[in-house]
Amino acid sequence: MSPRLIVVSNRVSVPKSKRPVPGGLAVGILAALQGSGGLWYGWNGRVESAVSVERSRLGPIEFVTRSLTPEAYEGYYLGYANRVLWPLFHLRLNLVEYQRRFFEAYLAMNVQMAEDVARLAAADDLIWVHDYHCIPLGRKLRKLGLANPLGFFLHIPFPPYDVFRAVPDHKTLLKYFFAYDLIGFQTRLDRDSFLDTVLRILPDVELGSDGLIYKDHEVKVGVFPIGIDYENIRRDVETAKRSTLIRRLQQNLAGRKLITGVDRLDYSKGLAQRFQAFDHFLERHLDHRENVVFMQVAQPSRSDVPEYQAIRDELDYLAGKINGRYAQFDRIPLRYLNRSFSRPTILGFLALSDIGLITPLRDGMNLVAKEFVAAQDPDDPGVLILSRLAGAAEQLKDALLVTPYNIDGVAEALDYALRMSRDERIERHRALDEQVRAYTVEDWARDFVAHLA
Ligand code: ADQ
Repeated sequence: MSPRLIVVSNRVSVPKSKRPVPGGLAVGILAALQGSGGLWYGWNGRVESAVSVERSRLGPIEFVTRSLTPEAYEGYYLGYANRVLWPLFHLRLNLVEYQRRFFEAYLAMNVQMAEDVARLAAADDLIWVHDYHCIPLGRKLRKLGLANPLGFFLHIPFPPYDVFRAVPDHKTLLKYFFAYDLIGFQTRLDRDSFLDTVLRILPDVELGSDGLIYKDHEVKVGVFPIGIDYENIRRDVETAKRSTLIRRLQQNLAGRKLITGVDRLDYSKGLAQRFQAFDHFLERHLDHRENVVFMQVAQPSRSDVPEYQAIRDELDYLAGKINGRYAQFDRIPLRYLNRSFSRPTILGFLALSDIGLITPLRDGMNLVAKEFVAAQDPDDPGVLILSRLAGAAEQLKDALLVTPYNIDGVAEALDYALRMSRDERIERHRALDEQVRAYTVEDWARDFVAHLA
């Protein structure tokens, strides 16, 4: 029998709970656990003074979730994870709000999580830790005496040395990676930044054949680009196309071209620059003004972090400005939807779109780009405009790759995409679809676990 898998991540999304957690991480972890079964441990999203733990089971997966105290929520989650590591790893040094007490809360929470996991784990379980919230967890588990195979996957980018060293705890943080047996990154660029950073900051580390050697312990370092659940998406798209809501949208478009963006409302997603590019495009291309609609779905996220309130205000302003300038009594060019939709509805939107406009300023992977490709009709596909700063661009080279800061360039790409011949659309889509199909989320999970085992 294969060993049991224990997955640890900051947030656990128990399926069928009333409010689904947005984000690609949940889909990936569920895919990893669905196969052979196992346990998923993490935060249930609640904040309460007395911590409570809940256990539940769904088929082969057991969920163990806990609440956070207000202090942990503030220091570990909002503080160190989301106001230090998130902006730092997304190259936004000016948004880093460092406080020593945030780091202390981050370490304290990782000790608590390690104690919980140590109680749950049997000697031969594989333990797979996810993302920047939990970097120190491996070391804390080793301190508690666990000798299990330990893996770590970083869903977000790893920054270059020059950025990483700007955080005061960089050396300590980097050493925590060496408690793991396997470390996975989304792209070759992230892996290379990590290796370069380690070799510069930790002089006793040596390069091994597949990773790094530190004090006789070899850590394997690999690239595992997360994918999507391709077959399920294809099925959901077909169902969505027949739904009343998607048919209503189609009627309402009345032949106008649909440009779509779908993101969490996060400053890393480049939404303000995207709105500006659309504004510029409308200003420059009178010929397109009448026949395009840009629909941006942006689900609010981390709204307790001040920088997220600021980006929301900025987008409200820009959306108002664009529609104020270009709306007619019977049409609005920008539909800015500040909410979430069900997964099939999102896929229906993507399927109906002539252009997927996905222009993050930096992104670990960006699964929406892959979902857009999978949702297209191969005989009459839409065009993907993708930021070259998204991890997905390392695989999706046949998209129209743009620099999200280049407002003129994004506006030109919109014009080019709208005029692209059907043959070119089909050719580009065929190449993109092959990439997306070749390594799905199931392959990603299986591959990582096989390397760890
Ligand atoms: P995210 O930053 O959350 O994930 P992404 O990869 O695009 O970004 O995944 C988002 C997922 O949520 C997609 O499946 C998308 O369809 C869904 N979603 C987004 N907005 C939605 C909305 N408004 N309503 C409903 N669903 C919505 C992090 C990293 C990424 C990395 C993933 C997975 O930041 O770079 O790709 O983890 O590793």
